[in-house]
Amino acid sequence: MATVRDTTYDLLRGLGLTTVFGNPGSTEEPFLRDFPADFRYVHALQEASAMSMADGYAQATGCPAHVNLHTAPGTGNGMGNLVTAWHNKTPLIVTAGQQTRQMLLIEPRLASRRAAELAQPYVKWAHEPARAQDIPAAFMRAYATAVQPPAGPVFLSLPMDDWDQPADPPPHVRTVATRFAPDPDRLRGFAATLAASRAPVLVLGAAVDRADAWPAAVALAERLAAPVWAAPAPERAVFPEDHPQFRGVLPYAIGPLAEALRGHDTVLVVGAPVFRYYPHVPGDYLPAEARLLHVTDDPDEAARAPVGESLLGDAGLALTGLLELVPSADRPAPSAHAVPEPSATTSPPTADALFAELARHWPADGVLVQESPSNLAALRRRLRISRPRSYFTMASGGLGFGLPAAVGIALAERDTGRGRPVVAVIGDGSFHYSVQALWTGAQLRLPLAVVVPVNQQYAILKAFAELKHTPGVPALDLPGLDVTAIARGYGCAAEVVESLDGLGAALDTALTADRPTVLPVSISTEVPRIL
Ligand SMILES: Cc1ncc(C[n+]2csc(CCOP(=O)(O)OP(=O)(O)O)c2C)c(N)n1
Repeated sequence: MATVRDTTYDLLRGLGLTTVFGNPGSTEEPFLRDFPADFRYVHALQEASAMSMADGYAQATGCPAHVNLHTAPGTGNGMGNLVTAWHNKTPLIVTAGQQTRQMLLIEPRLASRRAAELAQPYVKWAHEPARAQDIPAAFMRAYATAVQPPAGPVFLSLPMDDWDQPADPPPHVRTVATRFAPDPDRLRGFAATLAASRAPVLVLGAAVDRADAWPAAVALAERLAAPVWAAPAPERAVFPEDHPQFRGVLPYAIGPLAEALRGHDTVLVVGAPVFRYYPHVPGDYLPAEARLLHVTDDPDEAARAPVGESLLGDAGLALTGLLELVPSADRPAPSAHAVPEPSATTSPPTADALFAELARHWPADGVLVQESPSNLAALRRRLRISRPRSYFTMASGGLGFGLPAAVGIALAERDTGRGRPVVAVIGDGSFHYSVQALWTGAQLRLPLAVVVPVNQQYAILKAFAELKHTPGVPALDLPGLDVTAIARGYGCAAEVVESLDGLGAALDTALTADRPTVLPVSISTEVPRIL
């Protein structure tokens, strides 16, 4: 007779979920025992790394991923990066073992108290099945919940004595739609507003990249002869950044953002929140004369927008729908803005000079994973992303995503056969939040290049302290860290890049290696302004 375990593995096969990212514990062993040969376990040394490896893998493959965590303490370790997966809108099925049902009443060691509450509010659904026999169908429901818009993580708590129980008949392997079209009447209204607009502007968010909608975005921007901004703090690139109509990333503060949009009468926001702000700089949300039209697949995002008219729908379907409705604008397209020359050579170099050199050696089909807080503006200014699905960072503001996500993305590049080179740029502070991911990358023999701008400080926090007039904050300097030794300790190659002249060769070697290579580069300690 089939057990709950047999039926669950069959269902996971049926859903294509044969990779499990995780870190095992006693409460997971009954699920993992006799691990089937057609499954693969991607071993992370800590749950935070498991979570973001799965997040990166899911984003890069475009399919949901399964993360199996240890009971309450393991779930706790994964929590920071679960917050990030939630903001990233990544479909993850997060499972965690639970102590034996027979002892739960007396709370043995490793019992997860109120397990389904632990992951909330950063999951779309959290559940501990009432009966062992409900586990397979709970996986099916978890899958359907995770992938439907807005996509996101879900959580199942699975008692360890359930797996050997006799199963009910297997649940149906179901499919659900992962996008929905906007209300046609309201879309026509949006199109009419855009057509009548004197100076429209497009603001695009990560959902445009997730929907593979760059071509529609370009076509609409050209049709409207409108400039294009990326919405503030974007977790993906949303538009070819070498296109003459691309203006850059909007500032993530209320007043400065409105200032950047001055002169426009219609602001079309597609696939982003309105807006993702960070430091509080008061002001009007929009220039006085501007009207905002907002397309999102997330009702919560639509509800919390402080201004504008919202319309629920998939970013790609909305853009192609508008393209059918909007006539060509009778005005010249905006021309490209000049990018300032890299700063003069200094020793150590500025971040700007480092990224200018990185851009010179950038592989045409390269994928950039970024977690370099204070130098982000310089990186994005120098390294223009010109292809879809080529740029990943966290939507949450939580550090610890970049390094494991880069490992997951490099694995996805190998699994899908695309084989695009993956380069992570990770600050010397950010490097340490999920540093164990390096070991997984080494074990998987992934040719990942990790460039670490070393400024021996939390520069962005110094910039924030200056903006907010909070002098005397402790713990903003990072002396005595040996990034190279740490990387080697996890089985990676590592080489300090002493001069920018050596960066290109170091990058070439790293991208053909049989393991990750960590490349620390000293940069000047100048603190860039936060806005
Ligand atoms: C999980 C988490 N802990 C702490 C922070 C606060 N924080 C934001 S940026 C930052 C420093 C990052 O330092 P580094 O990677 O060296 O980049 P830099 O600012 O120097 O460019 C810290 C500690 C955070 N965002 N997330």
